[in-house]
Amino acid sequence: MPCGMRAQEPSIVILTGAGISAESGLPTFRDKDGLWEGQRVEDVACPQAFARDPERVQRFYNLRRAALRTVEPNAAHLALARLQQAWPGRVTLVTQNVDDLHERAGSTAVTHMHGELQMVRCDFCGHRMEWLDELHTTTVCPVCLRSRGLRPDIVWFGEIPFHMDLIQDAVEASTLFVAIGTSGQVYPAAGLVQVARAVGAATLEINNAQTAVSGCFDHHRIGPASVEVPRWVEGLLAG
Ligand code: BV8
Repeated sequence: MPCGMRAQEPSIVILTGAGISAESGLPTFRDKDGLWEGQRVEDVACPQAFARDPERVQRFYNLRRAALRTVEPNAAHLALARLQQAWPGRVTLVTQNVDDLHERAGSTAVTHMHGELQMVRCDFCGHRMEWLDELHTTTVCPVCLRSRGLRPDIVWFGEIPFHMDLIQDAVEASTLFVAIGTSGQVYPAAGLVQVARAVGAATLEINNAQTAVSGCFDHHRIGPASVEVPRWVEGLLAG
């Protein structure tokens, strides 16, 4: 390498899951007090459920949308925002979460592969818009003026996640892949670590427990995200 040239700074891809928002007070999906308990996922997070009982699904998301107003980003979200600002190489932040805590912590260009709780779209005309209040089957789309078409702009089971080309390209170009607070049970997100390994990227899992995919990671930091993520970021930035 010519003198004076620094080794290319690692290109980092970070994948977050519900565990990074747990200490902010948002329940995860599969922990003991998880969201899915008391609710069969088939009853609330798939197109068939929405067709069968739209008001039940709207209620599920109305409650979660309202909860966003009661929580704040935690130290893990803030540390990732700092990393994005301070890291000289590329940092791609991909989240399975539909909350806005990364953005409120100061992160930019957050890739929500499962959509966003504060966005809705019309199944009839495709119109997308920000929506912070309750949504009901009677809510009329402001563009096509039809009711019963507006739904949360969220990827349900059986639907294709958003931004998959961007995510695949970023992981294939990465030299470090970090999964934070995800159980590794939902695909294609859970398979991204294999894409990273296939291109020779280093892999790190930050979680407060073992997961279904812990064996795929080279490195692990076990503990709460609000403690382990800031420690990891500070160590990385300190070189
Ligand atoms: C797709 C939006 C095709 C809704 C979500 C068999 C039958 C049918 C389908 C499938 C099948 N096998 C595979 C599939 C595909 C299916 C799937 O994976 N099913 C699983 C359940 C088997 N996937 C799909 O349907 C996807 N679509 O495959 O389309 C395709 C794909 C690619 C290209 C072309 C075509 C769509 C999946 C998206 C579903 N929507 N969410 C909503 O949010 O309401 S998934 C849902 O799970 C959330 O998005 C959530 O983010 C995601 C993953 O959960 P986690 O984030 O990991 O949360 P979890 O509670 O599980 O874990 C929390 C973790 O945090 C734990 O590890 C815990 O230890 C840790 N933790 C807790 N506290 C802390 C902590 N860590 C650190 N600190 C703490 N304090």
